Amino acid sequence: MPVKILRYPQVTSTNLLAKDLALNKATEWTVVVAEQQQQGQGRLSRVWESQLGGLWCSVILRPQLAPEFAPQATLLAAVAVTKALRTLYATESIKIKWPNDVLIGQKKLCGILSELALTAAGEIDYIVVGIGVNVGQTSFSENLQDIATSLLIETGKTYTCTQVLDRILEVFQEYYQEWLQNGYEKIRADWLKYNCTLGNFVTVKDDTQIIFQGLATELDDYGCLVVSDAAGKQLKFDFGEISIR
Ligand code: BT5
Repeated sequence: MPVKILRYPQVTSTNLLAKDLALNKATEWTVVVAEQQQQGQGRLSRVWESQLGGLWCSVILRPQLAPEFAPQATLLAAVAVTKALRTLYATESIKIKWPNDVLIGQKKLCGILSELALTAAGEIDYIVVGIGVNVGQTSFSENLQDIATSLLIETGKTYTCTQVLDRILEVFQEYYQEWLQNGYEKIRADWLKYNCTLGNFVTVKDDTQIIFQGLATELDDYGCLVVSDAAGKQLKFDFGEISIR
């Protein structure tokens, strides 16, 4: 699949730009990359700190799959980023926290923001997968310094954002082909290998409220997290945020 990379020194948000391009018929595997974002976005309108040194990119996908499979794109991206970084940086300490964080140790290295648009007929029009990787930053703002880190800080290795992007896209394309041809099983298997969520006691929250607490026991066939509390009540979550105790 040919990749078309569009590079910018500065944008509001690569996801915003990619969604605009997707609405204007940009082809699958158009990738928007920026050196800096003025309004980098996390989920639920959170701010994503996007200074020079990080990799800020958004990939346009148009999978011909039923929309209920779309959330798997986030897990696919998390698995692809993790495998790409593990091989490039030769470390196994990079792990996935459900659903969209890639950590090294306890700190966040990468966040993923997938946004879905449907056609009037209810089919997938596009999915924009936004990926932010802290590659070469040497410091973070005060409110992030305890929870965020970069590949440079953790490994001392100086790969460029372009080298990191190339490796991510290569691995991402392999998983994407697999997803379209054979479904989600291989992605799920690798997610299970890379995750640091299952087997832990977790608190599930929406923006501010605690929704449920229990043991994270399983990732189901759609990518939902299964959590069981002490009373044996079991719930599935296809969104939201967890903290791990
Ligand atoms: C995410 O949201 O983790 C999704 C982040 C996606 C960013 C990419 S960059 C390219 C593309 N264009 C965009 O505009 N966005 C995407 P969430 O799970 O809601 O986490 C957000 C939280 O992560 C914030 O509230 C901070 O606590 C923390 N955070 C912000 N900037 C960070 C950074 N650079 N590194 C690590 N953590 C950060």
